[in-house]
Amino acid sequence: MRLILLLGALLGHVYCQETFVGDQVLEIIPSNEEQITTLMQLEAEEHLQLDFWKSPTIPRQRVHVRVPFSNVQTVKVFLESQGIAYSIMVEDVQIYQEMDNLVAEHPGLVSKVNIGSSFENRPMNVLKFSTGGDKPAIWLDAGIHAREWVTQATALWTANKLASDYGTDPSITSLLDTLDIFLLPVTNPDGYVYSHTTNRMWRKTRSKLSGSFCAGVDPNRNWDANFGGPGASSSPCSDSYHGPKANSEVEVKSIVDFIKSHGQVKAFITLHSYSQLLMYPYGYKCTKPDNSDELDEVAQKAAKSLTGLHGTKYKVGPICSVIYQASGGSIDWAYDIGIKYSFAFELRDTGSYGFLLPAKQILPTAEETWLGLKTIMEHVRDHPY
Ligand code: 0X9
Ligand code: ZN
Repeated sequence: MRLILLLGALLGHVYCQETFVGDQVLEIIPSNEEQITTLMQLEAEEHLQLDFWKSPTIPRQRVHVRVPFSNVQTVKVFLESQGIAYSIMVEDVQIYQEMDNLVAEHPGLVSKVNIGSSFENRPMNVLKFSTGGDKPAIWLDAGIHAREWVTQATALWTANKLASDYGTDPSITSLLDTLDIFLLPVTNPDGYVYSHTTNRMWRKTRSKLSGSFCAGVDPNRNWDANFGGPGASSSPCSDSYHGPKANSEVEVKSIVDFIKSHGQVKAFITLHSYSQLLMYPYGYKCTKPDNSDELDEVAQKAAKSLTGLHGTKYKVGPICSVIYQASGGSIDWAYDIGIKYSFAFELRDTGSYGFLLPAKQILPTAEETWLGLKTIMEHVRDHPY
């Protein structure tokens, strides 16, 4: 059953109507009888496929309605044109629902930790996998770049894998008996929603800066790691705009604060797409980190294991030589504060579809990525520091 749900969640990225990806639940408070009548008429419009959780009854009684992703804009415009006030009660029902389900189904293993809110006030919820006590931890995030949709899906699949297989899979069991895992599936929630509703190719956050018409900062140029150096743009309209100062993006700052206050994070792994690369520091400079031999060895081993499943080939090396010099990146920040196992994945593909990876590749991507992640995590487990 769980597998069916998850498959649905993943395929839902493309076949939105089959599941709830991008659906929203709106709360509407009708102020008079006339608005009630209008809402009842809306409810009768079958083609809109509205799912009323609480139907309109009397003025000032809350109405809750789930709106399919494809009709979210239409319904909002309609409500606005009728002067009917609404608020968004639940954003992207599918991902939040799947996270809540995991917590509900595995209460002794999975919990939800809120580490802050995005610029547009969406929750930043981290899934914590822990068998008890506060252990040294691994950080794993996805979707810092909004349009890299296979990463959010892969993170969710990984969450499900960890939760379902603890206690039966010996590797996952021993990992979670030794380490806690913190997993943030949607690091850039505002950008993610924007990439669903308005611009599929959106990459940045959605923060607003006075003095520019362009919104958003590249959250992977915003970390305090040679901030503003090579490979980042100072122009607010650029897709690699570094922002007004390091940590200006609340999404970045929330993670920084969380990791610093935790104090025992031993590995930092971030999922991007696309290009099929497994990288380690540095990006802001082209010199090798102290333990670069070890990082290279682990990354080669992880890539080999990943490739073993479906033959997907990965290139391995430091960011600066494998991709390009880029300052203000997350894994460089993590490395420089002392997290010596810091890696960035660029998942499938190599450019045939790029960010628009077909749905049938989502599951194989998640499965193979897990083998790479597992190799890194096992190394971290076996090399405490
Ligand atoms: O440019 C990036 O931020 C990443 N590539 S992407 O196509 N996904 O945008 C590269 C990530 C490298 N990591 C750091 N610069 N820390
Ligand atoms: Zn990226």
